[in-house]
Amino acid sequence: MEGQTPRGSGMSMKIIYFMINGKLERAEFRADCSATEVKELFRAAAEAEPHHILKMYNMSGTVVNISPRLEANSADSCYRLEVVASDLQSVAMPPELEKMECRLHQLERKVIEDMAKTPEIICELKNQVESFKKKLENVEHLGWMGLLREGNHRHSKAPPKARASHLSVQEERLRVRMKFLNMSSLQVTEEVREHLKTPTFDNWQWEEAEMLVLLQVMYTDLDFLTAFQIEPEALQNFLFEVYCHYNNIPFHNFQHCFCVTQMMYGLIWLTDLRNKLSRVDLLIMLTSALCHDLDHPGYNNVYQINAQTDLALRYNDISPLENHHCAVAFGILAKPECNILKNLSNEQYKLIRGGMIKCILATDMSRHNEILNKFKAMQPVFNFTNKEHKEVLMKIMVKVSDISNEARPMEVAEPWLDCLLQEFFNQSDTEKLKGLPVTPFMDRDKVSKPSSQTSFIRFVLLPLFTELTKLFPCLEQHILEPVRRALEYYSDMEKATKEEEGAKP
Ligand code: PDB
Ligand code: ZN
Repeated sequence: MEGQTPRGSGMSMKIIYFMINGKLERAEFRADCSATEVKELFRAAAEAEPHHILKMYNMSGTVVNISPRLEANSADSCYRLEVVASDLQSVAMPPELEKMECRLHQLERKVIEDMAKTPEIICELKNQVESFKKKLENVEHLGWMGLLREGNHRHSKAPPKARASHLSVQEERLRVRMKFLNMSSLQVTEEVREHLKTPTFDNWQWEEAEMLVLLQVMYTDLDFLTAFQIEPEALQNFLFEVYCHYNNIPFHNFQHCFCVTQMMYGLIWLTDLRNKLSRVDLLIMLTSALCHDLDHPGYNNVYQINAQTDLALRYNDISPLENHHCAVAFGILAKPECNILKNLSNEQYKLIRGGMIKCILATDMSRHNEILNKFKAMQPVFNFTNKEHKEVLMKIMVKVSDISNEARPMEVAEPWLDCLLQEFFNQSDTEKLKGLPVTPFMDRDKVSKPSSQTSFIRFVLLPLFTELTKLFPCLEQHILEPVRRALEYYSDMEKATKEEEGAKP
């Protein structure tokens, strides 16, 4: 889009414009200063007391993190800073926590009578209650804990969008739709079009309405509209409906959907798949990437099964999330105004439906080795006319796109890891509070970000990306090299953390 070039920011100083109490302010800080310093800077600007909670909204009314990674802007696209809640007291203490705390005091009084001292276990429990109270103070959407509204976590539904106080979810969606439709007639510059085909594309620079236009460009540039008589309006309705069915959660949101689809789009061009697979197979892969996490609740399959949620019940514990994502996708396609497949033959429709079901179900990471081993067996004798071979390759392509964040530049990839850990920690907090088994790599008290990520890269990403690169050697520089650099980056971070810990008195 003209004039929509990404807003970069010099690495040395960051200039942030924002409105506070109706006044335009300008903050300046070094891009490498700590999150605490940045938060203190904005606290001072808002003249906030220590117990005040600050919230920053961007132009589209979405809450953004107050951190050194805050995207630099200009006065005409300023943020809005608000003091949104005076203190924890103004937010009801969740009843479970209240009960737990008073039970604890009773226990302590009783035990002190008997033993004339507070045993270790009571101190431990008191610390846990204190840390949950602290966490409630910082958690952005208090609904996350699932404690402030009875029963909602049973369905493990995501909390409502962190909407700017003045826009409801519906109004926000309408705003995005209007912006999308107005921009969709604009010509995207050749430079953006080319950039869109590379793994270096930076999703953080683009708003959701702009991403919808870029998704439309992907379908257009792969000639899907002419090949399948897709009406532009049906495609716009379809893309907008997909956008509406992703939840506002830290990782499995519409931005993730965009990243996975954009990576798939880039891989299709880089591997020249347009001349090796049919247009139907390409449509299956791109649309599977687009729909692969639809209506993700922010709690994984293990949670669904252990908590016996509606999804686990409905899908008999068999990839409940992936079955749900696929069912939601075809629920959207069933709407006449969104049905991009309406002008296809029954034969083509059946091929596409079958292909999408296989590809979306293949994103269940519990099946990772099953699928990778099949591909490893085929790769040395891979045959692009063999139906079985093509099916496994399509699953591999969707899987690679799905977990490919570390193939992107570090400043694009690292925030994604923070988002994913935030979603994992929300889940493990809820599991602890509900007495469900807690997955170790999701436990905020056990996870070390660098060492978890180095093992993930070493044992999951590199074997997968290496196998695909054997079939498409050009991917070495585009995705394998960046992942090796990421391994270096997190290994150094891991060593530094270990040295730091070692040095501590
Ligand atoms: C996976 C499964 C479900 C959801 F766990 C997300 F701390 C992912 F080590 N996923 N997608 C990308 C990832 C990444 N998991 C990890 N790193 C990624 O870059 C592991 C990491 C969060 C750990 Cl695999
Ligand atoms: Zn995903």
